[in-house]
Amino acid sequence: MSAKYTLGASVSCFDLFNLEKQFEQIHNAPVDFLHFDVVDGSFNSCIILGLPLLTAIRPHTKLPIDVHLAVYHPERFIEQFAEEGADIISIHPEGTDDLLGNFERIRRLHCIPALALRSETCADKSLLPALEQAVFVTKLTVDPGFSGQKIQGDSFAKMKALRKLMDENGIQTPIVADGNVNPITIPDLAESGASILIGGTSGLFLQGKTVRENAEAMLMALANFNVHHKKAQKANKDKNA
Ligand code: S6P
Ligand code: MG
Repeated sequence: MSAKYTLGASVSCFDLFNLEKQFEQIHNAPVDFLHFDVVDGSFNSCIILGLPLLTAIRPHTKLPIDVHLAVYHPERFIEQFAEEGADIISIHPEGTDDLLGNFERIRRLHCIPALALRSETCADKSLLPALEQAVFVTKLTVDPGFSGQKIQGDSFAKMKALRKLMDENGIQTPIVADGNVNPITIPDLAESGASILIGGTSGLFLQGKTVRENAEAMLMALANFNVHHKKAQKANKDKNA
């Protein structure tokens, strides 16, 4: 599944004054999916993106849309966003005590369930069943809803621990890095276990370059890391052989 999704574009970072042009640029770039943040003012102190915007953009793109419900009690909103065309719906364990019930609700509405974890959250074994069912797990490295933040210091260690927890339990669910993702931060994020990237103001929408140029620079950073990582792994294997 990780091969299907590699680079997502964060809709909250679009030029909302000129959506038509923005979509032309997105469709002309190696972007695999859209990341649509919904924050309701209580999960974090901001209110961003809602149903009318999803309704407006849905007919104009074939890209899968991942609706990230950064809300408490996501069951209040799942059906509405599914009806307006979400493909993937990401929910937080910090927002519900019934992750698996909500995953089932998402599937019944013909959408794909995914997990999202706040930056301060350390994954533990209680999350394993949901991690196993999720198409991916988005590990925030910043607070939900705001663009232009810097990666929080312990995000890398928390992402590594998440990858280790899944690896030790035979779960291959890919990790999505979200927040301050750009060619400078990508090597450390990939080293920490992320294989899918969300592009925002610091990466995909960096001013002065096209979305395509920015996307290619991000994917190049990921590919370079993968090449070096594979070489290092092989050298290590040869050394221990
Ligand atoms: C987290 C947050 C992100 C941003 C994006 C910002 O929920 O809301 O999805 O849209 O990651 O990117 P940047 O490069 O401005 O940090
Ligand atoms: Mg998000």
